[in-house]
Parts: sequence; structure tokens; C-alpha cells
Amino acid sequence: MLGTPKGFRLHIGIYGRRNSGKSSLLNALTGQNVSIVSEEEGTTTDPVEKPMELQPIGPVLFIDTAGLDDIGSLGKLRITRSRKVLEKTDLAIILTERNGWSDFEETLWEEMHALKIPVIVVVNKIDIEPLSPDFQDFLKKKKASFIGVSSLTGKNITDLKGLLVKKASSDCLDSPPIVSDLVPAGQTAVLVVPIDLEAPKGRLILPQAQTIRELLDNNSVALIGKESELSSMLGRLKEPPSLVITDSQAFRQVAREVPEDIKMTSFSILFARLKGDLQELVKGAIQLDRLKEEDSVLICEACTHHPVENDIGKEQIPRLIREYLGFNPRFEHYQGTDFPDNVSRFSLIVHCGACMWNRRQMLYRILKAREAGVPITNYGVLIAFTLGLLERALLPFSEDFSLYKKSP
Ligand SMILES: Nc1nc2c(ncn2[C@@H]2O[C@H](COP(=O)(O)OP(=O)(O)OP(=O)(O)O)[C@@H](O)[C@H]2O)c(=O)[nH]1
Ligand code: SF4
Ligand SMILES: [Mg+2]
Repeated sequence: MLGTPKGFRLHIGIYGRRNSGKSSLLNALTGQNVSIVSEEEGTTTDPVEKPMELQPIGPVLFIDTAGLDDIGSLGKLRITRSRKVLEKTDLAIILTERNGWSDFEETLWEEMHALKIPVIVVVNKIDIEPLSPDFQDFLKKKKASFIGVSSLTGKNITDLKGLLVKKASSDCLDSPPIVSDLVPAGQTAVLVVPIDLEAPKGRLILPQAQTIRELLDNNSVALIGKESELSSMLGRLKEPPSLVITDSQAFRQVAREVPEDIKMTSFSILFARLKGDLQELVKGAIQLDRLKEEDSVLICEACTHHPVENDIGKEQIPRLIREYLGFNPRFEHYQGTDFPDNVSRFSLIVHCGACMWNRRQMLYRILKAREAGVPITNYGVLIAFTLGLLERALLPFSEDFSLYKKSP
């Protein structure tokens, strides 16, 4: 299970002041010396991540952060990095010590509530000072989930794990399924997977592997082949498949060869629903029709890499947009966790599929785009739209996409 992709782990962030014991708590929760502990303030500089199994939830990723009350210019940098972790936090621990709660913790608490991040308040160092009745009353009035622990002696750490499980089960975001609602148990999905120069050697890419895994978990059947085998795959089935899923690259050919009465979509669109908000991303793609030559388009990729030949973000997507529009808007590119503070100067944001990210992180970007009134879409949805295939690719879903008016 330690091989579970990061994007599928529940991200639990530990936040608090310097020296409150965040790193000690991470070590106590994982039973390992993962993060450096010292009595010196500001020991943790960059966020420290530790994957772990937390049964019965399964795979989680604990993230220890730098104290958010750090000072000086380096301190500011550390705070900025730690605050970025908030964007992907599914469940937060606000760590305080010795019954302390000041404006600092209150601001953090409010900010997390605004972001709809479930919070557990952990009061550390109860070996020095036990949780006071007054402080308990205060936290109860706030309707906070809370617990007192000692990261040093291990007291109540097992109970904290139980509380994390309870909170995650009741309050954390549910992910939509990848495909199990579209292909009933016992039914077949045909998967079209081109193997060309861009395909990684000896393995399938994450969205393909995870789609197959979910079909297996659902007792459905997966028939997999390259685009050259599509007709023969369809021909050998006694009953039509419930769904044909293709890589966006082979979309046009697959749409031509799959009869209209058989539902088809792409891996990217399945993942647009899994990682983000399909409605919002579809609404964003339609806005392409409104772009003007002087407009700026922001292209974001979650992974950082040097641009390769015919790079999807740097070359393919801009080319697709240019060809579709017949003119050349301005493009700006951001990679990794870099994201402009103010996106309102853009007329459209085109994001990668975020397959390596957790859902929360992509939803955070969608939220930022929505707050700024800027439409956002992703590669897969945009490709389907420019090919005039989006309407058809959305048919398998039960959601209402009536806002999608026309094929170009
Ligand atoms: N008595 C006691 N000491 C603790 C406890 N947890 C942490 N400490 C001590 O508090 C000090 C700071 O602990 P850290 O875990 O490094 O704190 P931190 O919040 O990660 O600190 P920064 O990385 O500097 O922000 C160390 O001297 C720890 O040994 C606890 O439960 N009880
Ligand atoms: S850049 Fe985006 S789509 Fe590509 S692998 Fe990374 S997360 Fe997935
Ligand atoms: Mg630390």
C-alpha cells in the first residue's frame, strides 16, 4: 500500500506555532523519526511528508509544516511554503500547547473553516500541563474536535489516531468514482490505449492503471487494446460494451469507429470528474468561444519538467487553441505549486489533468478561479471541445450538462 499514488492519499497537515511540537507529533503518529525535533524555534524549514497506513481509512500522507509564526525574511519564505500545504490539506491538525489559544490559532481556525477543511485541535505537552477544564469548555463552545496528547510520552496518540479516522470518515471530501457508476458489475468497458513514443516504457500511465483497477474492484470487465484493435475488440463482443474509454489522442478515430449508440468518453474526462468539478471545467471550455486576440490564457501543469519536444502544455495546447480560434492569444505558463496570486488578468485558465494531485488541491485552484471570475478548464475537456466531441463524451454521465449548448 505504500506504493499508493500520493494523489489518492488523504492529506493530513499539522499546523501551529514554532516549537509547539509539530515534528514530535509527526514522529509519534508514525512511530518513526521522520522529522527533526529540537528545542530551537524554526527547526522545520520545508514541509516534511510521510506516507502511512491509517486503518481503516487506508493510505494517508502526514505533512509536518514550519511554524506559521516564523519571523524574518527566511521565516516569511517558510511560512509561504507551509501555507501552500493548506491548498492540498484534506484534514488539518491545529497543534497548540499548554492550553494556549491566541489570535494566531483563531486566525488559522477561521481560515481553515473558510476553506472547508475539517480541523482537529490537538493540545500537546499534557505531560507538562494537563488539558484544563476551562480550555475544554472553550473548545466545546467552538464545536471543535479536540484531544490532549503528549508527543513526548506517547500519551493519547492512539486515541488521536482514532479521532483522525472518525473525523476523516464523517467530514472529509468524498471523491466521485472514476468509472464504477458507468460500467455496472459484470458489464464490459473497452479501453483504447495508444502505445506511441510518448507512452512511458513498460507501464501504463496513472489514469489508465487506476481506471482498470476500479473496473476490477467493481467486478466489471476491461477489454484493452490499441486504437488499431478497436474494431476487432468491438466485433468480438456478443453484447455492446457499456462504455468505450479512449486516450484523448485517439479521440477522433474512436469517435468515428464507435457506433453512435455506444457511449464513449476519455480517460481525461473521467479524471476531470475525479480530480475536479466536471461542470465547472465544461463551463470553462465553452468560454474558449469568447476569447479575443488580446486576451491572456494561463496554462498550468501540476508537475515540473523541462519542456520536451511537442510538449503538451507548451506546444500542443496553445497550438490547438490557436487553430480552433484562428488567432493567437497570449499564453502564460505556470508549473508545480506556482500559481499567480491574482488570476483575474486572465480570460481563461487551462489546467493539466492533475492526476498526481489530490482532489482538494485541484478544487482549491477551481475555487481561486471562480473567486476571480475566470473560467477554468483542463486539457482533456478542452481537447474534446475543440474536436467537437465534448457533447458526446459527456453523455455517459448522469449529470445535467445542458449548459453545454453546441458542438463547434
Ligand atoms: N514535554 C514535552 N515536550 C515536547 C512535547 N512535544 C514536543 N516537545 C518538545 O518541544 C520542543 C519542540 O518540538 P518540535 O517537535 O521540534 O516542535 P516543532 O513545532 O516541530 O518546531 P519547529 O519545527 O521549530 O516549528 C522539543 O524540545 C521537543 O522535545 C511534549 O509532548 N512534551
Ligand atoms: S502534469 Fe498534470 S496531468 Fe501530467 S502527469 Fe503531472 S499531474 Fe498528471
Ligand atoms: Mg518542526
